[in-house]
Amino acid sequence: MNARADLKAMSSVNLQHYWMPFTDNRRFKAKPRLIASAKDMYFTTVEGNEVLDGLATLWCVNAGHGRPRIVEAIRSQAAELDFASSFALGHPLPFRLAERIAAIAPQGMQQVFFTNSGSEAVDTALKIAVAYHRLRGQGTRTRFVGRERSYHGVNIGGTSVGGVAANRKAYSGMLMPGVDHLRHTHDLSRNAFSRGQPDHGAELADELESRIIPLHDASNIAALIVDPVAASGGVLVPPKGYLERLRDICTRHGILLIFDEVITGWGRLGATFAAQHLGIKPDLITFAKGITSGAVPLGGVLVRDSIYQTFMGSQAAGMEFFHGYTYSGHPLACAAALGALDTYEEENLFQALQAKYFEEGVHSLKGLPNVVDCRNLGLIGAIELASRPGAVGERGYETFEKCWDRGVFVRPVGDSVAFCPPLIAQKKHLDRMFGTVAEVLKTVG
Ligand code: PXG
Repeated sequence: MNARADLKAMSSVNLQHYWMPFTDNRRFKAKPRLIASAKDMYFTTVEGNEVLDGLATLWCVNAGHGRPRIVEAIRSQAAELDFASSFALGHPLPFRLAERIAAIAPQGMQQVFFTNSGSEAVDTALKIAVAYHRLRGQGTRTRFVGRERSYHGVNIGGTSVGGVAANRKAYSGMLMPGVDHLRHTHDLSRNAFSRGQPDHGAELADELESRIIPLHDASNIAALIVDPVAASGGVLVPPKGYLERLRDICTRHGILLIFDEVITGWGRLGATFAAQHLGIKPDLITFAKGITSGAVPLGGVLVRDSIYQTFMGSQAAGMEFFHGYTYSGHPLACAAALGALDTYEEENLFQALQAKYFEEGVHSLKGLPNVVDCRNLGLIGAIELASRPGAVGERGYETFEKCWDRGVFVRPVGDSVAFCPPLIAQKKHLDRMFGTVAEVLKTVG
């Protein structure tokens, strides 16, 4: 088959049987958008159209698509060792990968537990927190604190600590008990059009100490979980001083601080993790997505050494942590991750971000119809559009669709439109992305 015929065959795919995740299935199937292949910054659709990937696909393809190191690592690993378990057996790859991660992780966080996804990483981190306190004789610490508009995946733990109402409402009766939520930090009245971290809102951290701790007593609280930039909540950038205050309060009350870096990890802000970029020391970091540049599912939890030592120093003989997934440390995922880390390092991608140019691009959209905010940090940003009366999200969705039709993929989050390109994005890519969004905004009523 020649390439054209190949594309034609793909475009005639039967759409009926696949129940698509987090998708308006009926809307999609009425007007499908199918990708046939991808290379570097671009998708090719089944119709043969080129589309610029302005969201690292789903906030994850940080090295760009089809990168040779990653492709070759997966290919040769599949031929060498397709699968070996990590349950009491082992194989070298997850050890090698953990060592590589430790070398670029924050000091004092040198232990890695692998999962297959961000959702699993979050639920794993919650379990580690509770089990850790119990081992130290603080078994009453079982409560968690999350945050409104934060997203921590879709498993029960992550849905419970998460603060996206739409993801929670059908499951109210089955969510974990013992969870409180801090307010989110989004405040257009004070912070609209901030470049980088907004000036106002550090005091929002104080409600942990002024409201939640007095209500339950710190001796009952295991951990606070926050996503340093709440990405799928609308790209909410933390106000200056806010995360520092949360760190301070947690430290004073023996509450573990979990940074959910599923999106902010692997260079998104210009360092391996947001924790390093922002100079804050969490106790646990959850990651996924960019660790393999999206090529194979892999997630994990990076753990402070003292937490790991508590498990290893336990008096009880035998297994230290009753938790794990069949595919924790899967050879193909580890190989892809090693290929991704090679790519990040060889091309210096975490340091070479076009962050300043990106910021200019995001803020160049100020003044266009309905734009009520532009915000950014590192290589993640968003604009927010005023909602149509009675039709929240429609303006964002229309913008997304029209950008797609013009060859640029960006993601609507309600009436915000998010930008999160691969770290390899150059000025010409950013010009095309923001130029297209600007054109489209003039046509969205
Ligand atoms: N934490 C954060 C901060 C995330 O962004 C997860 C956990 C869960 O990861 P997995 O690998 O289980 O999906 C995520 C995932 C969106 C969108 O609409 C964002 C994510 C997933 C699906 C949709 O922007 N982020």
